[in-house]
Amino acid sequence: AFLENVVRHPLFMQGQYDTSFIDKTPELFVFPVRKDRGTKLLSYIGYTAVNGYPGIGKKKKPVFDEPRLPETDFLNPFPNGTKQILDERGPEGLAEWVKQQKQVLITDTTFRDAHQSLLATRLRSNDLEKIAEPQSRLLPNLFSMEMWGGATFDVSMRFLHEDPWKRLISLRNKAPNVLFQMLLRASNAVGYKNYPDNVIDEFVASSAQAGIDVFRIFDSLNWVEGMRPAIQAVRDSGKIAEASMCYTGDILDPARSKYDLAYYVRLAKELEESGAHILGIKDMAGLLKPKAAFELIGALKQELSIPVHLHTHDTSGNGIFTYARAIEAGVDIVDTAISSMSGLTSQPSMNSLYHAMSGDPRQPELNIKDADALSDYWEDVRHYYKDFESGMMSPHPEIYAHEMPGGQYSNLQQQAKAVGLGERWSEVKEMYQRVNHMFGDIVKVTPSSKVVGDMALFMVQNDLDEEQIYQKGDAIDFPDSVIELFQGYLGQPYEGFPEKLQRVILKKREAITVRPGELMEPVDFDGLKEELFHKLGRQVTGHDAVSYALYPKVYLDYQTFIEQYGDISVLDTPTFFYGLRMGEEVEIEIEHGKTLIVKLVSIGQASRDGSRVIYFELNGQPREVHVTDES
Ligand code: 3PY
Ligand code: ZN
Repeated sequence: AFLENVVRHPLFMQGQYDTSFIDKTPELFVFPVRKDRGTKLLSYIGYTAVNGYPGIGKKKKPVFDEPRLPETDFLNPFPNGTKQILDERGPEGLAEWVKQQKQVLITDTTFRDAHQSLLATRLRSNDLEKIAEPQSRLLPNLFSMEMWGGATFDVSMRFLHEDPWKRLISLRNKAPNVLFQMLLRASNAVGYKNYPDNVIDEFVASSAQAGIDVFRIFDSLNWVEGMRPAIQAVRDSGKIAEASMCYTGDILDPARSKYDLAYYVRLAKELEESGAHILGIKDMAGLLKPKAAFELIGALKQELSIPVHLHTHDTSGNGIFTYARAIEAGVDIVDTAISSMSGLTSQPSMNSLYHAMSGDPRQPELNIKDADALSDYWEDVRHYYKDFESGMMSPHPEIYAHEMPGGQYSNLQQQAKAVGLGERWSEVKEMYQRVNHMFGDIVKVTPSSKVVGDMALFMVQNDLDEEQIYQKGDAIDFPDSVIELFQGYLGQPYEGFPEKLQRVILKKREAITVRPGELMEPVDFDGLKEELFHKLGRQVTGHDAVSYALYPKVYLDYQTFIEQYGDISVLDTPTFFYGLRMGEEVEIEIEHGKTLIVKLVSIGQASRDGSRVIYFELNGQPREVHVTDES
């Protein structure tokens, strides 16, 4: 192990064989006690059988039906798709191809936004991987699959204990023909704050290399200045920059004149000039009404020469109608989700849109039978995640009032529950609307939406109203995220911050008006790799370094977790969430061709220190592990 440590040391790897660093590096002599993979998995299963899973709690494991997989021919070569067009013609050529298509093109968001919006982002790679290849063979005419970015990056490490890079690479192998799309929060990358420019560069280059083709880039305040480095990084990587404007307000309402049609047309032209290959309209809350879509798309098609890609959420129930009008006005691409993962806070249904466009020359090309079969799969898999559903049962036209993004609804609800405000959820939503007004009517999308949510929770929790904020503000310690927003660390909102509130919140602190990235030191990636090497005691990849640069604590916690439990992404989802029932047996493929057969035999009594012995059979042999009972 010592030799292994030495030869993997970055200096040694750089060819610096002067091994004096050995003396200065006592960590090299720390040899982790390695449990084998089987024992680690048993520890996880045992722990979960005893303690349950966060967000689900300790529950009896339900019996789920085996998800129905669509009939797929795996033997023929993959049909060609948009990925091949990009590879042959480059981003400009691809954009040109999009404009030539008569039918509307569709993006499938099932692998990212649909579950971010319906299931608190909890879909595991295990379930995505099983359907990726069938989907890529059955729906080769999709424009793209949105399958990465947004909240999936941190949630996969934080709650699913998975490596997001591994997901990307494995899905790319299974779906080589359709463009892969991700959501990139411009200078906030896939995080909640601005990062140094070279972190954005490194993240984009690594994502492009690992398989992302289309980067939907947005700034949470629609601040183009904040988007330029990301747009440039994507262009430099040879991939498609879909620079996006976030839609807020209502262009049909003269009383909401801050964000009118002229505002969006101006912004779109600015994005085209900044190097966008495609313009994205990111209607993250589903506020774009049908007639507004018709007017907005009509104007943009007049003014721009790049294709227009529309994203909405179906929260109001009007999504398909909005798309139909957008398609009539000439929109090139729209975002949909597979039927059983669509609707409500998710995207409108792909399958429904297909039928809605019957008889129309722009009806999307789709084998509807296959799309329905894919929907059967998700209908079954969705049961696994039922504890993460938001509880929304029917369309919420109230969205037009509170304007909460689809991806935020279920998350903020969880956050409210976590601080004991579950019962006061209606008040939180009302306060969210009030806070937006106090903030000067800002764009609300990650991370600015999170700040509005934090402030709303803070005010409800402390029984504060708007009046009191101005009257007693000097004595109030506002949440950090609120202070940072008003300091300009997320960039500048259109028409600036409301000055009075800014003074109350900042007190003696200074605000900046330049791009935060200009003030930040670049991250020294070599130094960071070395630091990580010492912390982890193993070779460090570029992906590890980027994850650590973005989320140091989340990343290290994730590493500690897998050191203890191993790669648990191999577990089926019911076992991941519930462990095993007494006497239940599962097969776990830990790597291609290597399967463990695990059976839970019994759970011992809790000892005085709270530990329990769990008795398993592993490949027919008795095995026991000790776990702590947290109850
Ligand atoms: C995200 O940034 O994760 C979003 O989905 C915003 O809508
Ligand atoms: Zn969205």
